[in-house]
Amino acid sequence: MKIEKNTRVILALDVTTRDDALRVVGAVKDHVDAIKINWPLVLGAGPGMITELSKVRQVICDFKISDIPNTNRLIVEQAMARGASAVICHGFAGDDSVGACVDAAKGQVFVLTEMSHPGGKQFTAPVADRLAALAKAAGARGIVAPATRPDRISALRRIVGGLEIITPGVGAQGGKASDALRAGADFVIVGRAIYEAPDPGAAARKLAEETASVG
Ligand code: NUP
Repeated sequence: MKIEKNTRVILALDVTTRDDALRVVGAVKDHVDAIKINWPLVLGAGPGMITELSKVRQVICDFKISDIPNTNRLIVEQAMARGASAVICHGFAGDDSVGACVDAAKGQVFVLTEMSHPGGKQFTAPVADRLAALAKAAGARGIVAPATRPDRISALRRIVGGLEIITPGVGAQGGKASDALRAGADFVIVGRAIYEAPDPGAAARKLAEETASVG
């Protein structure tokens, strides 16, 4: 299912307790279009969080799936059965592994390309264009590209055409939401700059105002 583009902000909810998760989501839900959850929350508060949060906003499971095709399929089936709208997988395990995710998620897959942190330049950057092409050929819904390097978002956009681009690295990692959107991203993914802010609701609203200014 497409994420409706209202605020163009996806919350990265990397807290580790249900109480914190519900507190942050309660404060920011009007300013975010979807919630991305990752291992810290699922390991800390249980996979039931996928189901619970999916009743508030669409949930993207950022499990960075990167196993053999059969294991990938099993992981994706579990996530989707619990209410995930989409999953994130790595591309480096190859086209059969990505294909297994795409089949199990009925296309609702984002493939990681170049990672946003400094180490992302080491191994993912040199093959990011190929990972983006693989995502497109595999029938994925979109890719994950680095807000810390907007020029790379533009380059990857040329490869993936109309696929969705979601981009982490805004705020705590140094990227700027408006730069990432101008470079061609559809949504920014923001974690610490929202959930560690003294007032998460105000922080998310400010980000939504910034994205709205891009038009
Ligand atoms: O390349 C990536 N960079 C990245 O930060 C791919 C990701 N999936 N992420 C995730 O985005 C990361 O695991 C975290 O959940 C979120 C960014 O969080 P923050 O830096 O805004 O706190």
